[in-house]
Amino acid sequence: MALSQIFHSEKRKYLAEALDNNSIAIIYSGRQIAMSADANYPFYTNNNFYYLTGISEPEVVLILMKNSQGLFSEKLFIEEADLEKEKWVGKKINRTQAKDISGINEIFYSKEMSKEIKCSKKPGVIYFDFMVPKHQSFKTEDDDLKCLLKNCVLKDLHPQFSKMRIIKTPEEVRMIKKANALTKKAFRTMASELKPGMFEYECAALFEYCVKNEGADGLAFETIAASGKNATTLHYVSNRSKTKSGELILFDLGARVQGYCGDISRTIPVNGEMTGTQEKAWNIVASVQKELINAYKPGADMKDLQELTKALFSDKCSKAGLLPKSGDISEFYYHGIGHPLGLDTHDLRPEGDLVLAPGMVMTVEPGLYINELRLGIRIEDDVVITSKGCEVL
Ligand SMILES: [Mn+2]
Repeated sequence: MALSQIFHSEKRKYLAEALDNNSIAIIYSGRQIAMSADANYPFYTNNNFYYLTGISEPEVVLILMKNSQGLFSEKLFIEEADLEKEKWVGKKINRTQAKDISGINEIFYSKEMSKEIKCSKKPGVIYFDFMVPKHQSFKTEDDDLKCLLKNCVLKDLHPQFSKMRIIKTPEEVRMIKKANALTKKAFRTMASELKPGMFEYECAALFEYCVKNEGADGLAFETIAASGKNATTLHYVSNRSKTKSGELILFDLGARVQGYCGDISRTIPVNGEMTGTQEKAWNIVASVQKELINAYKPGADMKDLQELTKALFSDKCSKAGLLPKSGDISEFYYHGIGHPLGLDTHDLRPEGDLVLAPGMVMTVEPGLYINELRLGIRIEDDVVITSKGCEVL
């Protein structure tokens, strides 16, 4: 199950619509980065490049061109096979594969780039994605190309990517659903093995083993397995503590499928049973999540949903005698209620206020973090906004 050629072609066409006449857009997959000596960090493709091509290899360049009449063409540049290198790192993508995956007909080798770009009349505007990390920004040693790039107006593609990626197609929603299905299955297997004395990293390792065993690419992000008061640190990933009977453990985890992320949080008792206070707090989080899922619908503003979450927590905690002494609920709940989910766990979103619309995939993740009770509870699910409300994925 991969995204279809048609998906990528349509996204390129959509992006091209937004480009000025007499322009080119350069989108680069990224380069390997050295970690130390001759070891590299694992390669991770620029997600915008992947979105437009389906290709996840380093050193591939996509060029979209629009001429002065508004006619659009596309070219892909791959690295030529290096037989010596292949012995160490395996085969690179070839022309036929690149064409099959992306649906782009014109595939060239990187060394042909300056010739190919120059052939197209000198563009007035060159588009780049200004927001990519350094190793995913396109650089060239070619003098002709450098000269060409220097004398053009530069424009940013990033706002277009944000606008496109925030709305998911049914095909993308299926991927995220699949990622969540694998996340759920692996979580259940792992949770069934949990017992006091197990280390947090054992849980995380078992989860990773299970998602890969189920056919996922791997993890969407570093697993959080935070027991006891570790769970009050939102992005706790060291996972080095030993779990204790009587404590809760918070898991925030996700599988990745064809680039798409699952993102689920569950909080469970290490010994299988909650104390009265733990249960009271857990029930509050669960009921707040339920009300929020009902409130996620087209037209709902994320800022208002955040306020609603705080109001619900304030009310429910005060009734249960769990309000902080200051009375300010933000001492116990100190993050956003949700974020867009997709190729990135915190997926691209247009700047400013986010108002929900059909096709958006969002997390719903209320949480309570109470130091003096040595607990953090988060319950997180992912939803797709539909025409009337939302569907839990
Ligand atoms: Mn999460």
